Amino acid sequence: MSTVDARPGPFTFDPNHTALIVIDMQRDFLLPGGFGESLGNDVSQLRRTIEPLAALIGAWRAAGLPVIHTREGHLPDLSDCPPAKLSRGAPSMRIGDPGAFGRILIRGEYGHDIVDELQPIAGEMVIDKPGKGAFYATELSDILEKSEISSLIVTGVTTEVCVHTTVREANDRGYECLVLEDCVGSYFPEFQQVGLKMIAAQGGIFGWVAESPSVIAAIS
Ligand code: TIU
Repeated sequence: MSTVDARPGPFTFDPNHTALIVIDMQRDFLLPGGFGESLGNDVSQLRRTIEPLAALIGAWRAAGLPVIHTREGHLPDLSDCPPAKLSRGAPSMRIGDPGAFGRILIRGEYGHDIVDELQPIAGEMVIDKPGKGAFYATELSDILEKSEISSLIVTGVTTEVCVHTTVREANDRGYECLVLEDCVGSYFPEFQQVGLKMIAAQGGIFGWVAESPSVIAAIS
């Protein structure tokens, strides 16, 4: 077993039953001109996660442990995108519209894929999800059960949207979740702060919060 300093208290996990989840580190969310920016967001707020995440993923791979990447996006005919999601928020560009990196959040398009720095390597799982949570309408539950995973190290973007939704879904399914502060990002600094506080509050109501160097030290 490994233990890392975390909030609200130490997080203990068995690396052989733990997966690293990297949520939606996609060009459409992280590069200027993508979907994130079309919603009026400052994409630079997310980019600080790339460097620590690259180091963490490297250490996780070196330890021979599983990395699971997710991507938010939809089929080209949008049949898996609820009308409410399509029209929400009056973005300057809607899901499926042509953007700087292909059609926004459409599977197979350049912008839908993961940023160059964090590209999956051969054999790593990539979960394509139509929702904010990684469990809804995906094969993630089956994969975790078959791999006998009981704990998740959760990273990616954005803290209060897809990270939170996934952690809440995972928590309800019985997984112990550790969210890494330096490896999750929000377009809104105040949401980053409060989003992390929400996870660890009330004795760890959804999980634990720590920094990636302590996880790297625990598995190296
Ligand atoms: N808009 C926003 O903050 N997030 C998303 O739309 N998706 C994810 O968080 N991945």
